[in-house]
Amino acid sequence: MRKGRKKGKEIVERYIENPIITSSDIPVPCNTVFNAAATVYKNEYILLVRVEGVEGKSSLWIARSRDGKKFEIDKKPALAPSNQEPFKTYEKRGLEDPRITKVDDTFYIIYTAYSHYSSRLALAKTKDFESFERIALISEPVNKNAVIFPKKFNKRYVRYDRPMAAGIATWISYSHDLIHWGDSKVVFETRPGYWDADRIGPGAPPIRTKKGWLLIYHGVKRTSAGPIYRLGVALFDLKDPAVLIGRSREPILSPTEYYERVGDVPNVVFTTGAILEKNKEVKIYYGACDTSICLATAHIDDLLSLCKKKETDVL
Ligand code: BMA
Repeated sequence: MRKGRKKGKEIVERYIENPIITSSDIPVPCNTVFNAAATVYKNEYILLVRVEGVEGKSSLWIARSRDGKKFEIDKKPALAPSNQEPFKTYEKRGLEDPRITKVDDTFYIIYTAYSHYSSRLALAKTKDFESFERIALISEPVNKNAVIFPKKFNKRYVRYDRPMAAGIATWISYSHDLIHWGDSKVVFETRPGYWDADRIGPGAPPIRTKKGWLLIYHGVKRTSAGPIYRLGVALFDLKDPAVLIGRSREPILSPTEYYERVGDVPNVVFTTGAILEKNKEVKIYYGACDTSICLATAHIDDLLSLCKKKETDVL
């Protein structure tokens, strides 16, 4: 056990004032607010929040905070369904589940473009969180849950994503220009019998640590009453992010609180953003029940200690 960790204390602790953002914080009528990308810009915590409008389509709004806990929402969306092609056709049903990664001086936003053709990945960028520019649609359907690494490997950008093909595996792909992606292969997959038996997908963009790249991911187990979405951690090689080093046997967060059990989609904790602080605390922002946004924290070393080699076996 890590020196300094209190006995009996949970590794991941929920913020006592959860949920931190609900639909009543949004300046227009909406159905729900959930699954936020997270980053820091000019001493401010920034969340890019998925807001589902009353008609059912999602758009992405900025929330800003000085302490990472109390957020103020901008007066209008940062990214709403586009009226310009080629995005117009593929965003007709909205923009969902953004993730933000800073590479050099640019913040890249990878999100799900949703239409009657189903979901595909799209990419936008910003340098100041005031103006946003779409770059490209970067996958065919059905694909979602993508995260970009904050550094290039051999001059190529790297991403993990979860093509739907049964939903059982997370894949890695590479790109020279962020638009054309290839060399794709599976990096980790579901574990029959475990809490992540039926589906997995990358959650927050990978966090660089001395031991490797830490990925907080979601795992799904189907039950007779519907799926349960939980969070776990996996560790990948620093030099070669296609190599899985270890993974947690148990989930780090499971729906147990009322706001994680009851909502539009019950029994869901789902992350798309986490921030590593200088004091080694990781702030994990997560959507609860596709209805609100919550915060939990953990010490990075405790998360790393859960990534065990033997748990990488597929049973
Ligand atoms: C996933 C995505 C998320 C959602 C989650 C739980 O497949 O669609 O947007 O939060 O399911 O419903």
